[in-house]
Amino acid sequence: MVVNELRIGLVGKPNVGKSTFFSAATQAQVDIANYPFCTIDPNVGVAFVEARLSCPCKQLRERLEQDGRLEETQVEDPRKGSLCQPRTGSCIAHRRFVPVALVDVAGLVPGASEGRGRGNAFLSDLANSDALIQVVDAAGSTDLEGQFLGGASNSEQAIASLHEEITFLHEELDAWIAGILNEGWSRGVRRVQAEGDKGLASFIHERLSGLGATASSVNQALHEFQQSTTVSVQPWEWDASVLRHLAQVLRQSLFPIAYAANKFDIAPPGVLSSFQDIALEPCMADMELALRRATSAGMIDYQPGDTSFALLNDASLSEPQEKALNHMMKKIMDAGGTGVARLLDRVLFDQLERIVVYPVQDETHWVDGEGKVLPDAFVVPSSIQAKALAYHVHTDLGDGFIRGVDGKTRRVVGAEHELSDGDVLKIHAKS
Ligand SMILES: Nc1nc2c(ncn2[C@@H]2O[C@H](COP(=O)(O)OP(=O)(O)OP(=O)(O)O)[C@@H](O)[C@H]2O)c(=O)[nH]1
Ligand SMILES: [Mg+2]
Repeated sequence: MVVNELRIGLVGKPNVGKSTFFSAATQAQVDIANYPFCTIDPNVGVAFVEARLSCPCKQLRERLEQDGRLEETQVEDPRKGSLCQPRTGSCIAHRRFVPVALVDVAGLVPGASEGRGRGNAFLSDLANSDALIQVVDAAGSTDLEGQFLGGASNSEQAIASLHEEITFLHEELDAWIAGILNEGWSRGVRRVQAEGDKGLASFIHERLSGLGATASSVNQALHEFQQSTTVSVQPWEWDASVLRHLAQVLRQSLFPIAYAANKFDIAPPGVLSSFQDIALEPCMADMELALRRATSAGMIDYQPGDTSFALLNDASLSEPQEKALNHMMKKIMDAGGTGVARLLDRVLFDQLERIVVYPVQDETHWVDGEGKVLPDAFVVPSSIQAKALAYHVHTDLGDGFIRGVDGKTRRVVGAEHELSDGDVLKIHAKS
């Protein structure tokens, strides 16, 4: 269902709110509890992330209204003017939500790379992730093993435990990658002796291909490694500390990490501002979950990413429900949202540099073969060319590509035409 299965992995020590974040973002029911290792087997689900630009159905509506072929949106319209018919995801008020796969794994404890806790098993659960979100406990309410400490810590303790949490995860990932490199290193370096740098790159690429390494990511990491190190000896003489450094550079390129500073609702003041060099996104995952549930129950009008919500008149709320909702309203207005949607937005569009494009079969009416309006919104790399997009839609469309037509400008475009965010494209192909 998810095009090209872009995956974001949720990692972190136990009991920080990974499953809560996952459940809030995917609406999937999963186990959540205030003790470590509540999650054992990974949860995989689809999160819907709002496209940065309005759905093109906004432009379509404007055109139809101008031509007198459509009336203005009525206040009672549940879609608030949206005209598109998404095959997956949704669109209300021209806010289009697109799918991305999310993976929630077991908590990671120090020594995981040597088999502690759930050990390497769940490290491999992360192997296919294109990016990681480390969920950290901004309240300092848990120790490094995920034991609940009875409540939030003071600022100093929370800052120290955040540093510890962030560092240990880096170290575990580095140790894991170093372990994979180490295995077979002596065999690998024989190739290096024969083939030089090229042999080194291809050996590393082979070893790490299971983690999603590509030739170009390995080459880039090797280049950075060579610039940042002063080792004079040949690869076959590299000791454990050099390999560890290499693993660190490779980790940075294979697994960019974004940080969800969760439990922000109970975090002591000023905690996040002491982290100047790491972008910690304030998050309140359990509030996002509660708001999503209240939305499904028809109590409130809320969309992920909103910084406020409206209580629905016809929902007969009990006094405690109303009180709880008013409390949450204050919290999200103060914090500028729960942070869940904002973080996913940042990871998908800034870190992974994706755009959203809309292939159609009819460049005038923006419909597919069955007359469905803008049914597909594809999440693709920002530099994608028309022909590559055709391959995303279908292999035959890529193989038979003749030309594209930009649905907004009606211009004919060639195979190498680079698409922009929000583009609508008709693809002509030999059948
Ligand atoms: N105050 C507060 N508590 C939260 C928040 N998010 C999650 N929690 C609580 O933190 C506890 C742990 O949540 P989980 O989602 O099970 O944590 P996890 O990281 O998946 O834990 P493991 O699966 O054991 O590794 C639960 O009691 C949640 O209700 C939050 O934003 N604020
Ligand atoms: Mg969990």
